[in-house]
Amino acid sequence: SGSVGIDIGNANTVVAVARNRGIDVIVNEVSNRSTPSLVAFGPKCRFIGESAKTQEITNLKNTLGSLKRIVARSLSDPEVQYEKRFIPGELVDINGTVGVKVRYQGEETTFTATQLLAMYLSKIKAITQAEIKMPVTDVVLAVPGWYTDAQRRALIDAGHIASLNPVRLLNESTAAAISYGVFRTFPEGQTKNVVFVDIGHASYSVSVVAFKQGELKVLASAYDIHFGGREFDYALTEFFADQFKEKYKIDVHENLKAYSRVLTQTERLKKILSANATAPLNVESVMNDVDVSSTLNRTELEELVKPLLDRIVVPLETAIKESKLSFEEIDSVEVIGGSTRVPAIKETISNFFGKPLSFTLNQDEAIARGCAFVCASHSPTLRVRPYKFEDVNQYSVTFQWEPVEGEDLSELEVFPHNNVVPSTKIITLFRDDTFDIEARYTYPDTLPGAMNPWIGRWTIKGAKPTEKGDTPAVKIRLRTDHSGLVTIDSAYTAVEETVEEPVEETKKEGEEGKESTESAKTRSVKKWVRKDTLAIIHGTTALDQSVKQALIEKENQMVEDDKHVADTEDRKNALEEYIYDMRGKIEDKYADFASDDEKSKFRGMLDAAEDWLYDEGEDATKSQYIAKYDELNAVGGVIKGRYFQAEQEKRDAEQRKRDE
Ligand code: ATP
Ligand code: K
Ligand code: MG
Repeated sequence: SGSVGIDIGNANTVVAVARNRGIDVIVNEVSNRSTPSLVAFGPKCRFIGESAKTQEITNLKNTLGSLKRIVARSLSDPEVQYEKRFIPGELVDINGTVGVKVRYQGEETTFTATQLLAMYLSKIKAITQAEIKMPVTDVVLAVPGWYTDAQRRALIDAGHIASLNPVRLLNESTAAAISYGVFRTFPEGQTKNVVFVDIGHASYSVSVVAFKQGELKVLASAYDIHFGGREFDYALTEFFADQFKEKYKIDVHENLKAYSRVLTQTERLKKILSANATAPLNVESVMNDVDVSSTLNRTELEELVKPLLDRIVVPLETAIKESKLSFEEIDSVEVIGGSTRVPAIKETISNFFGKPLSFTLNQDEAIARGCAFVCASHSPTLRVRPYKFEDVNQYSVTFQWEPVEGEDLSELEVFPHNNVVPSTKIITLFRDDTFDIEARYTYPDTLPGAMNPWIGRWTIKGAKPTEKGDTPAVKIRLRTDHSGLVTIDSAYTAVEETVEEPVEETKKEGEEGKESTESAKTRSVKKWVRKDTLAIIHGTTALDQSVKQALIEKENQMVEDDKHVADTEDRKNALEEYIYDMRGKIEDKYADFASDDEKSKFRGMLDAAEDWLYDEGEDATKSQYIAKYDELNAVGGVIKGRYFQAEQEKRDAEQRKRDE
């Protein structure tokens, strides 16, 4: 299986694969190095990625983006409400989490956001397999560093539903930092501090990272989760909408399709203005048969998005402050993400640091590449250079339990904000029976949206009184793991026993003269001795295995359906192509190899087949197309066969002549 890294962006997804000769970015079915992050539903099949983008404007309500923004949230989450302006489709509640209602295969159907992400990953998997000609199961997925435990688990669930094995998750900026650090040499004993700034379509992240030879450590990260290219697009679209009200007496807000078409052209205009001083905007027959056109120059754009530009420094300030570095200690500032192509954004960042920016990394591919590298490092078959990295914890985590008599503590903040990730902490509780521990985020207000701060519950089973009737200590290993998940690794009972321990003789300098004849060989010390390993039942926000299994089957069925529709379409195209091809050749290339009767009969068959294709055959089954093709080819094939036989004879004759 390949070692694959996936950066699911809100606009575009990039996939990289690590092989023996290095890391490559995968190109999709239309040879693009990134794939639109969209899933759409049609009367017969789904459209995912490029094909979803192609049909988007004619099927807005059934075309879904923003998948990573809405997953693992409830419908009432203000973040979902915020997201609604970017989602023309209908959002619904499905057992407490957000989903969509779409028309699919002629029926109203609902899917959870997790399922949509799974569909998307399933397509990404197919694209990758087609390209590397190897099965894909192990993947490393990038997530925004501000993702909570529930969001991370939902993405892993989505991976499983797509029959993938997410080996681990990586924070996006950390993945970029890995891309930066792995293939670079740093002078022995020196640290280089680099700030990574990623401004994409929906989100903006900053990480301050300290590099040494062979390792990196994230010192701090900060975010503006409502800052990205799409905010620029909407601000500009609103401006044009107002202008068109005055100029053309139309309100594009009244027409979803019109609004979307202006939005698409606005994004184009924005991109042009990154390289040019002025750019045009034209949309033909946008609504009510009105053609609109306008122009904008870069100064006007910067004026319009001023409130956005003013927010750029905020996460930069937070990250620098939390990293505890001074400006002088920052060696370089690397920018990635599509929106860092906007000159005003670059300038603002550069001015903040008082130094020019670095563009060492491929701004669109660095994250996926970092993920592929890490996936390879988990692979038993690929050898990659060892690389150490440490991340930071974004949201403080508290563990809590029901206190027993005499216990005054019932909760503990175990993993504070900015704590190292991964990390482990052992706590001790005295218990002689099954008990529960729960984890929650300490400060719900710091979470990205109105998310439930509950993280998980662990039931720890099997503790019992010691032979002496004492309550044993239960040692519990709490962990933020390498995917940023909160978990309990293991739990075991331990009793304090007096053991004899050898004492090492330590002679301090200048003490030679002192008497040390009593060099005791051992001493008694109290020690925790590990006894029984306890079973743990883990309840998280992740899907139950049985639910997941059902969703896997459902996804497989939809993949089959899509494949069947695609195969049918291929057969139909093959038939159509055959008709046109043979109609020409029978008058030309094959003309001498059929009698007039045969030709007229065959022509008649081709015409009839064509009529059928545009009538009842428009929407026939795969086997009908195959049958029709075979029927034509039964006649056409004979004629073609004669032609090829004659050609062969001609070649043989020439060969004989040459041999003579
Ligand atoms: P996110 O990281 O927020 O999930 P993403 O990774 O899909 O999203 P990117 O691919 O990094 O986002 O960036 C896409 C954004 O960059 C879009 O808003 C796009 O309009 C913008 N963009 C791309 N090229 C340019 C350009 N030349 N000038 C201005 N903006 C650009
Ligand atoms: K991207
Ligand atoms: Mg991105």
